[in-house]
Amino acid sequence: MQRPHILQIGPYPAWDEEPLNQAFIVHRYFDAADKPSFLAEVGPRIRAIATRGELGASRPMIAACPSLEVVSVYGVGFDAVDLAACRERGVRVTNTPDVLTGDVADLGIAMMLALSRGVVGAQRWVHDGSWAAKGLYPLQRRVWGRRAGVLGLGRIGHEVAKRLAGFGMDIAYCGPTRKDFASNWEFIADPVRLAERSDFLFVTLAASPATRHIVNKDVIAALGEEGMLINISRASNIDEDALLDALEKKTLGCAALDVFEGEPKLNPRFLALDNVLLQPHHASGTVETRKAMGKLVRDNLAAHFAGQPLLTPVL
Ligand code: 8YV
Repeated sequence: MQRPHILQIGPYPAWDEEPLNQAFIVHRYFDAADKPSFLAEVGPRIRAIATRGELGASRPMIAACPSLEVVSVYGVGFDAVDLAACRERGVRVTNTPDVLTGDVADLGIAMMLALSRGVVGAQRWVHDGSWAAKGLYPLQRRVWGRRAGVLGLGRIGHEVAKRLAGFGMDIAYCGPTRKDFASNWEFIADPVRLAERSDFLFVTLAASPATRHIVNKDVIAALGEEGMLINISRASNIDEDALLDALEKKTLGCAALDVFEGEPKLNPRFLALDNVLLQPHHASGTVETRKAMGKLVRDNLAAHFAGQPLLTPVL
């Protein structure tokens, strides 16, 4: 049987590229200089798209592939895939849940600790000789025992909350429904009220049109000048202009962010701030997790082409 033609939207680590190239005839969208001509040429042969969470697959891209059967996403988030276009065409969609949950939660906690305790600035203090020249590093804020809010107690939010419990934090969460497994934690249905009672607010919601800007200017104002916002989900969950305004005016204490509108070209206003910790969308970025994600992308494709049930279907 001839290997199926697939469209690869962004690069993967070498350990994923090799097996992908063995199993499929891979057309590298990201290498094409003239993307519309490239799509027009290879589109008719494409039976699968292999993409990444933040890159997804757009409606024009899907339309350019009339024989498309499946989109396999390297990432848990599938908000960048045009699901309506897939549904209309009966195109299946898979993602990589579970395998990345622990690492994403870990980075959220690391960001909270690093920003609250001034770890990045303290490193600079040692490196640039300030310790010897100026003495002790300015005092920072405690983490353990304080109040944490988790907006979205799904797989990742749950792992964040479990880790926060280890720091003796007073935990509340918000979501569409109260969760049976979370009886030790307070359920607060309104994100503004959750923010009001939080020193640290974690955004761990799966992004969708319904959650767009769920963290709006009222939520940000409620978190307040002592509060910290931590986003390890998607930029679209936060009104970024309202966030930047609040950070500039210091009506919000600080923010630790792994995701940005238009990333990797983030709004330059972020770079002028001294009350942020900025990370390059790498919450799932460990060797262990990325290997597991790559394998799941391929296993889903293999299952599809073998006529077997998809391992982790979205659609
Ligand atoms: C990215 C992600 O896929 O899981 C998600 O939804 O956004 C990430 O894991 C990863 O950065 C690879 O591009």
